[in-house]
Amino acid sequence: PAPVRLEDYRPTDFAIDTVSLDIRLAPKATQVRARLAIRRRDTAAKGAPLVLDGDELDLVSLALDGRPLAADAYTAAPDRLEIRALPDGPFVLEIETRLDPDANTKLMGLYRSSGTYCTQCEAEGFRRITYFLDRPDCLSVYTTRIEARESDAPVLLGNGNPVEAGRIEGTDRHYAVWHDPHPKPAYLFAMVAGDLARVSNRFTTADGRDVALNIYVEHGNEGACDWAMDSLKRSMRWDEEVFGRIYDLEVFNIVAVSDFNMGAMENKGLNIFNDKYVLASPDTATDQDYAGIEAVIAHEYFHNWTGNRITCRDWFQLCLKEGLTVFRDQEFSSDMRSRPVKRIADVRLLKSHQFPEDAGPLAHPVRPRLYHEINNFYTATVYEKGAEVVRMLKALLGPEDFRAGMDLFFERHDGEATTVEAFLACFQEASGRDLAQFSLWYEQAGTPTLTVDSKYEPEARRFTMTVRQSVPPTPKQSAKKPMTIPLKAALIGPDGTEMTGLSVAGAEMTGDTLHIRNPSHMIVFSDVPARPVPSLLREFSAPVHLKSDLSDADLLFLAARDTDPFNRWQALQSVALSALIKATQAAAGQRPITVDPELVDAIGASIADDSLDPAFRALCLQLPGETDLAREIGKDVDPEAICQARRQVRATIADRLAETMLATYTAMTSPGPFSPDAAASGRRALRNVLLEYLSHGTGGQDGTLARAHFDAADNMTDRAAALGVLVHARLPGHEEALAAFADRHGHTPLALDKWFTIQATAPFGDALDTVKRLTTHAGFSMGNPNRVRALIGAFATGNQSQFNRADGAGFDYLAEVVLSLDKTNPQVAARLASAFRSWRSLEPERQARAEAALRHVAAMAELSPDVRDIVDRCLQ
Ligand code: BAL
Ligand code: ZN
Repeated sequence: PAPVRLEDYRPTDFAIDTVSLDIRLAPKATQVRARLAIRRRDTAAKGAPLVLDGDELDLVSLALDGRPLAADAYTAAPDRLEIRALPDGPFVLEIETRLDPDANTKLMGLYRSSGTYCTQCEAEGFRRITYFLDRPDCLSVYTTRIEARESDAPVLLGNGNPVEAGRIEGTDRHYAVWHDPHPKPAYLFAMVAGDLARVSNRFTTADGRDVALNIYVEHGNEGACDWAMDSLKRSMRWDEEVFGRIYDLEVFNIVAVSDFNMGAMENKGLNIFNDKYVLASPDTATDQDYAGIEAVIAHEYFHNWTGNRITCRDWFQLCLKEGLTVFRDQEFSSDMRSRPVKRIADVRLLKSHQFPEDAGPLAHPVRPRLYHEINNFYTATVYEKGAEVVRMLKALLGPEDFRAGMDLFFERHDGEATTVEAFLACFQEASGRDLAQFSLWYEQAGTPTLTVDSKYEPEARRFTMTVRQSVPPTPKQSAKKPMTIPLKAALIGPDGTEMTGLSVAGAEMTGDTLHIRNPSHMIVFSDVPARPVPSLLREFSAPVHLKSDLSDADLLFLAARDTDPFNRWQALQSVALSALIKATQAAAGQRPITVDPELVDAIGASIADDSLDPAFRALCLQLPGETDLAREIGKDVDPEAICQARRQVRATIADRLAETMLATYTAMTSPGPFSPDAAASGRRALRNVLLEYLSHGTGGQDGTLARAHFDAADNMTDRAAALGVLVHARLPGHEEALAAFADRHGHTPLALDKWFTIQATAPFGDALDTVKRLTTHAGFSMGNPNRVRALIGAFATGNQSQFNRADGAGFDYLAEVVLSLDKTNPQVAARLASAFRSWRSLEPERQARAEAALRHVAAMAELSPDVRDIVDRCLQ
């Protein structure tokens, strides 16, 4: 298909003011009658035909103002309906289509998941239900009547508020009518029908209205909804308190389904979730799962304002709702938990997912200007970098002007489908600042580099930093302009305190954030009494690569003394990263791997420092990951050498610090019953990362500690951590532990996913064979996206040494899976294919094998647009 371009945007010729849907459900032959009240816009050319989108649709009948349309008045195809000879005034179009929900394996449009009818319409799924102007700037008021056999689907849910329900006399069927008073685009339409259990609660809004909250799950899962419900109530309160946003319907429904392409979907008043982000019990969910549920529940809820009340004019503006809503959910989680720990977790995710995307062939601006397949743009760049852009805006404007800008945005654009420009204009107006240069963050792809060199002149009591920026070329963007980069900085004196009251020249500032706008700035601090160590890019104030002339000694000083916890963590990571790069070079050259004692001491000091939050200490202990190393090395990457170096460095640190590690490991044993709160999960995180070190060290090789940890675990966090260690260090007893885990969780798919992932990510030469064997396991299904991600996705993205095997067998396998899955679920297939995104940075032999696998996929005539787009861009 032809690409879609931002500059080609035109408003629609027609408006669809109201939509009445009558959906009569049957597994293989669902009847959909859509009644659309349409009017021609004043701007439309007289006589212009109405062209509606479709996708694999089967048209049954068509009527205009109550009369069947003559055959020569329209042209219908599965993907398009054109109607000519329309009246000048408003008219009503009635369209009847027939669907086969059981045959819908793409999980877009209307489908069935474990017997439950559900929908997914973002981005372009509504056109698989009826012909429509399926684009986000067509806002309509929806009324939905849903009818089904009562025994199959006692629960019937739609958007908005319930209006009416009843039995259909003389039949086994019943119906419900829902009305959503808020105009919305079709991508926010949803309906659900099934035999589901309900968990209910209530919420009183700040303006005193009572809202019914319901979570619908498969029978038997009612006990696993408490955390999701609690997270929902906290999200609703937080949005009132922090952004002044109040909920606007009588009910808020959440439905958990087991077959879902995304994490969750923010349909108005009827959020549909991947069950992974709803169901939690201590026995089946890890602390990470609990945190994920809290974040995703909040994220979807926050979309009610940023996404639903104010939506996107076109799909190029996706970051307008996604980046902003991720920023909001990050802030929520920070307020619920430790802010520095949350920030570190977010930055780790950004660096491991978004930075590689921005450095490879799939790089694109936060707001792209062209796409072939919009489903491929639900990316780390749009989401995570998009959130960083909003965070930078807040840093540059300050909290008051930022809030004023948000308030203005809500006031001015409520009920509209709008753009990034309109969003920025609100902040420009509220703050009086010119944001023209800042807007380049939406336009220019690639991670900028900030280079900082500094010098101290004792006689002049002057500290000078030269700050230079550069933005790398990316696909179709070779020349870049300088950006506005917020650089939050402080000077740390020799006694470890922050120097205050200094005068600073060379850049505009907001608080202690420097506005870097030129290719080069000379920043001069005066009256500096002693040589400081600059603490740069505090709280990771911009998504950039920072290169500074700080020595390892300076960084280790910051690791011990910086008053910004984020930078304490970052400083230690930077030293560890250089050590790991040296170790990788040694591994590749088959030289012995050594680790500087200063790094070991610094890690030892953070383990033993009881004044620090255990969750923070756990993060300090985690060495940079294999993808972090690959990204830093940049070219001629040998994933095998990286993996070997990392394991060896970890073992060396474990041996040197065994005593401290064991003492802290023992001290972190949980005192009371399980709780998912941040404090208890922090203790588990520290204990589990110590277990990992100890088990990779000499003393842990007999597996006693890891087996005891596994046997004693009374929760999934500890059990999965111990299993991971047993399998990844291949310790005695790992096979028994795998069997015991499968025995215990064999009938809980979400728990069994962890078992799949642990085996798929084991860094050994037989991992690929294990993955292939596990695809035949009774608990695995290619039709379920969670299973595919847990096994094959985890292998391709979480097992760098084995996916990137030198013989190319990992690439060939992924290519085959992509081709086979493409026939049933192109979205998930395309997502898997994007695991090839860093192939060009590999060493030449692996590069050649990856390219051959990609070319094999590209040569297929029958590819979906989704997979075609990914492989073509990877090969460009
Ligand atoms: N809108 C798609 C799922 C999400 O980002 O919330
Ligand atoms: Zn979202």
